[in-house]
Amino acid sequence: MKHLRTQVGIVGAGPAGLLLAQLLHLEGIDSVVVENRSRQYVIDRVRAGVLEQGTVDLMVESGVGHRLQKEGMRHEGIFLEFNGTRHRIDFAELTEGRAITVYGQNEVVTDLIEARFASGRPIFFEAEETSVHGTDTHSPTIQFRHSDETYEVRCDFIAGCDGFHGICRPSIPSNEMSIYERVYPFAWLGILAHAAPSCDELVYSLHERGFALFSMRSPAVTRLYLQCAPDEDISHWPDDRIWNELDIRLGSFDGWRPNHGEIFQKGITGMRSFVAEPMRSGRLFLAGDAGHIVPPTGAKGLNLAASDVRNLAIALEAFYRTGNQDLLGGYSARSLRRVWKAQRFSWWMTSMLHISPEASAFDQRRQIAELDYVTSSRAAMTSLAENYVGLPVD
Ligand code: RFL
Ligand code: PHB
Repeated sequence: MKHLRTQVGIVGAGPAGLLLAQLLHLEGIDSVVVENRSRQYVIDRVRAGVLEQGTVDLMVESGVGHRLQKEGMRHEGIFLEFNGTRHRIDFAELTEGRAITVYGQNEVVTDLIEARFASGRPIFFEAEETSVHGTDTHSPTIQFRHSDETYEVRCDFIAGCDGFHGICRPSIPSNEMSIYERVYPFAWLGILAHAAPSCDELVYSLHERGFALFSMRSPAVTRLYLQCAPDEDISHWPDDRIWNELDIRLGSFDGWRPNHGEIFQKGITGMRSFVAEPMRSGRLFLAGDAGHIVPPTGAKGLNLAASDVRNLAIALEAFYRTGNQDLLGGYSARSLRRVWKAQRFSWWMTSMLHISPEASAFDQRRQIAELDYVTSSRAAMTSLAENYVGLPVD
């Protein structure tokens, strides 16, 4: 067995683990990152696209914002479409100039992996049989296999950044943790297409046939989503059917439709709200999807991962500088305050914009009234806008 020693052991090289590694590196704190997938798999995984202003600022301050600032697309509003009408929510005007940036998670991860290699600090891809031990002691360990060798990394702390299906959260005794969960009776079928975006901003549409979302990745790539059943079989969705359905659900306003092009990626994503409390057990700290999941309608998952690791990096830096553990002790409560506000917002956006098979005719009319209110009251629009661009850091 090979023995390594580090200050912070990080399980998972998604946005949470990689950004934490970079924030710690900038403070001179050593870490070892252990990831079970290959580097290419992690980069190619198609997911988020919307970054809050605070996430962009954090990337820039961390020295990984160079390409983001050049290639990210700043959006100062979104459109909400329902009943054949389309309304713009003007973020910049409603939130004193704040905005979101469209920049694929693939690009975020690419930039962070590059920074990790530039730091010269260790990262293991394709690690197998990862496990964590002794998290209730002063020197917890991460064990894994890599290239036919068994490793043990002795750490001061472990950050569980291994996503919803990782091993860190399940390693915490169930009597130490409360789980809050809601599973939605629908899912998203998402595609990427080689087609120039035919609108400059995102369009969230509620149609009687279900929700649809128009988004983008670059001036040449459109990203689109359709509400579908949670157990939908993707083989029942040939390209023509997808375009036809998107045209119907997005085209109720003025005959507008997304540009069509070659579909080069397709996937189905379930919708879930999930929170594990507290986000800590002994010297193991959970961050990002390992601790919580939001339905993607509010575009909050990656942004929450970023705010968690920001809190954790600040707390670890204070510990290593002064020996004081107060901020580490407050990490979970501080992160959860933001997590729950994002949960509320994501649940609200999701409920307002999807046709639930469980909804009554009353519910459907209430949803339309909600959209009517949100697009006509400045107070309601401001509430949506300030949540979407990201609430202030507290
Ligand atoms: P990740 O990205 O899941 O990374 C976890 C990493 O841990 C690895 N891992 C392990 N490593 C070692 N040993 C083990 N046993 C391991 N088990 C797992 C995994 O391979 C992986 O590399 O979690 P992280 O870092 O917390 O990041 C969270 C975000 O990825 C997620 O919240 C977002 O993608 C959610 N999301 C969105 N968030 C936004 O902020 N804005 C958006 O616009 C947005 N759109 C979306 C989304 C998620 C989507 N899907 C597919 C779920 C759109 C979609 C369709
Ligand atoms: C995306 O572009 O992938 C995206 C945009 C907005 C969302 C979710 C995903 O709410």
